[in-house]
Amino acid sequence: MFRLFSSGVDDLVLVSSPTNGEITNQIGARFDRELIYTNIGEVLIAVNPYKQLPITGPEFIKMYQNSPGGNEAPPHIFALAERAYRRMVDENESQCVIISGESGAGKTVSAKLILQYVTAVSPNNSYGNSMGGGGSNNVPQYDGGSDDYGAPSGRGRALPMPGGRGMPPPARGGGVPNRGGVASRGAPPPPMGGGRGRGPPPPVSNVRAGAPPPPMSGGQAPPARGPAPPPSRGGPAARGRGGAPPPRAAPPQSRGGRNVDVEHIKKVILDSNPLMEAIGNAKTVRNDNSSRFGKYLEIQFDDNNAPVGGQISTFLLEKTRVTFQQKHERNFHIFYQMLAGLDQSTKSEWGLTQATDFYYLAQSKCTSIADVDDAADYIEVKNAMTTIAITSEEQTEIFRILAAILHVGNIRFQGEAPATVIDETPLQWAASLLGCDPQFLGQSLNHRQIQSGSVRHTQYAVPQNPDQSASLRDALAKTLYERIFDFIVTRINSAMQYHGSAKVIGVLDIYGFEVFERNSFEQFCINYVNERLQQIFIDLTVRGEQREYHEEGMKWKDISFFDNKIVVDLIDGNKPPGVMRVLDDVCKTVHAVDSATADTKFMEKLIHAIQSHPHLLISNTGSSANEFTIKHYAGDVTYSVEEFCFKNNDNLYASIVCCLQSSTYPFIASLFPENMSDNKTAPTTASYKIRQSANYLVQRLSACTPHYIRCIKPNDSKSPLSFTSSRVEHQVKYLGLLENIKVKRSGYAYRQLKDVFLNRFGRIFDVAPRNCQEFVEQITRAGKDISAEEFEEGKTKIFVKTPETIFLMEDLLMQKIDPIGYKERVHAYKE
Ligand code: AOV
Ligand code: MG
Repeated sequence: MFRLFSSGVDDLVLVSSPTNGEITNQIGARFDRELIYTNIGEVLIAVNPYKQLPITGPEFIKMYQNSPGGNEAPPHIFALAERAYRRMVDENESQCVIISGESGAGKTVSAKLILQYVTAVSPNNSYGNSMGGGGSNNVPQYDGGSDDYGAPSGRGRALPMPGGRGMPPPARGGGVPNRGGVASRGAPPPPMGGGRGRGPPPPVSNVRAGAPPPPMSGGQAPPARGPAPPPSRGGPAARGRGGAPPPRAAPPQSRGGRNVDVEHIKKVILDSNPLMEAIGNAKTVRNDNSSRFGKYLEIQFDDNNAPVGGQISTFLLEKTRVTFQQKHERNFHIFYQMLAGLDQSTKSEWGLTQATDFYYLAQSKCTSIADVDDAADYIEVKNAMTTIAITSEEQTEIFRILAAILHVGNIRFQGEAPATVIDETPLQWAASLLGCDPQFLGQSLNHRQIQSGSVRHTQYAVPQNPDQSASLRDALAKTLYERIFDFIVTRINSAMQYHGSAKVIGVLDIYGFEVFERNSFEQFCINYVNERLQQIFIDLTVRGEQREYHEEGMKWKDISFFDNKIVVDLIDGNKPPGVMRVLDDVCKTVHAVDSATADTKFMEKLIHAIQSHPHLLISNTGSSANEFTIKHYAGDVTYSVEEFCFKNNDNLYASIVCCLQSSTYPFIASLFPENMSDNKTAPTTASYKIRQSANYLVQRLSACTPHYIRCIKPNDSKSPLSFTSSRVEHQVKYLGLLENIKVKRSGYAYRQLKDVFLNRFGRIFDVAPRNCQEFVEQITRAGKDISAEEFEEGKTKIFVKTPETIFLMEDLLMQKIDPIGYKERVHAYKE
């Protein structure tokens, strides 16, 4: 704990001649002393220690909660969390925490720490009857196991400190002066009452409610078509899809008002984590607990600043993992947890043995993870399901489907079309666990329903060869898995549902940029989302700042930086067409042809459409004939186009859906509410959906004040406290930290419209200055430590260089307008 205080350069803005190498050295020197956190202004850099450090316990929460604005204590993720929470409280405005970094850099761990902090420091009850232990705003101090609730906190009380810096200027009530927050950029102030009031798009998991296209939530073309499921089938899953109220959901529908059980909401927020990880995370070569979906969790707070609800939006689950994993990787954790944790009698009843007996788990030759206890995790997951009101019967249904998926994976085909199954046993098991007729199931795998183009509603079944049947089999497994995933997300959301307006703190934890030996459509989508996130970062921290200085007509020499917009356009552009557009165009026309032919066509079109681009390489010869390389902001990635079209089309097969709809288990049938004969809506592609999700995300994030965590992966071997400088420098470079520092160093900490500024600080003087020039003359006379260089006048705003000047000015203002209170506070502080 001591080491945390023996810091070197806490803030890289203080490095006088920053270079990528120097930044890396600084981060490395701190890392050697187990200081994993470093600031760049308000941006937090977090290096993954690959080791449990004793810096996140209750005493740390307490320490940061007691540091005004989170600015005095050493850099820490809790300082950032404190800043976000405080700003929400003080300014009544929604916040978001954007966490980025490559695969294994520590995003998911960081997200959990943010949630841990926020749930610990927020009150345990909604509305006015707070325990109110510490300071204003009814925020109780975190107990931390001791009884000193009444510790002088300074929270919101504007206690001046000798050094000046620690004093949160009353007007802002807490954070650092408007450095880089959205609000500081002259954006109109958000309406009071926060996020919800701003008309956000509908929650993602309700995508099946027949609403417009899903903002997020990936995968299978969700049938926005089709009527609600018949009442007899109205299992819980029907909710959110048919829009019907939950038949069995425990959480009260009319949550909101005064009766929110805040402690329960906190439990749901925290418990849903292991559950989401069980179904959405897996071991990859890069990370033993790699997120295979993107997640944006918004916690909603009421007027008492207590968490009263929340909403998870997910996007693009990597569902191909259900049926395929590279060597040394695993399927989703939940399968292994089930095999390790389920009682023996249920296992025999469901024909479950060990992981190596099931192809979907055995193919990668990796079934366990060092230091992971799947059986213990199973119990945790079951408890979490109970917390979010998934009944024990529903839990059984879920696990039975997962068991069925494992048997589905063992079905093998042979012969001519229609292919026959090699061994009936797995088919029998699958059919029985799914409540389907085995013959019907077999037929839905070796025949494909094709809709006749000329005569609507005419379907005929095309016999499938063994390969095609295997592909249908995999589609069955993926579809089932995805529906379970969506079901659970929907349930978590209803367990956190809040009716009423609220401000939010959003935490974004997506899958990080990744490069494997072989990269496919999944990596293409994942890396695209990362490009978009990088855009948001650049836009707000580098480009936006500079843009404003220009607009204000200030003396400003631009700092050059790599703007990855060019890569984003290359991928999602319309005119000229980007890679996704070309892919979608090909997919529209190739439904009938086989997957390989379609991919070849895609390559041809790509070469034709994008002949030369500085960030796209296509060699198109020999072994690399089916590859293209994108020069991403974070490095070059070569994608193999194999199955691009297939995965992008993401077809929902009528035969499979019909079979599952015939299930004798109402739960399974309820997962498939669509009407397959109704063909009105054109199916959307996966790449279309990911674009929509990304747009939605950008829109959502822009409505909040952002806080950034840039995670850095220190080595490629997952080793504790080892630091490979070259690897880190590469990340420092592509994360754009140098440009971030340079802009910060030469930029301005605070800006305000001239009128507002003069109205406020003019009160320091007996005769109010009439303009900026007069103000600067007077203030430099009044405050010994304030120099004229600190100020610059733009067209509409006045800019102040360093936060210290603002603190000094606030101090002078307080002395002037509240001299008695000021003296008392100084006096109290000295005691
Ligand atoms: P990611 O979320 O950024 O990758 P994780 O947060 O899952 O990465 O971190 C990977 C692993 O590193 C964790 O499972 C921990 O073992 C370790 N780790 C990360 N941060 C810390 C920390 N602060 N303290 C101790 N150990 C840590 V990916 O989800 O792959 O992009 O898709
Ligand atoms: Mg993760």
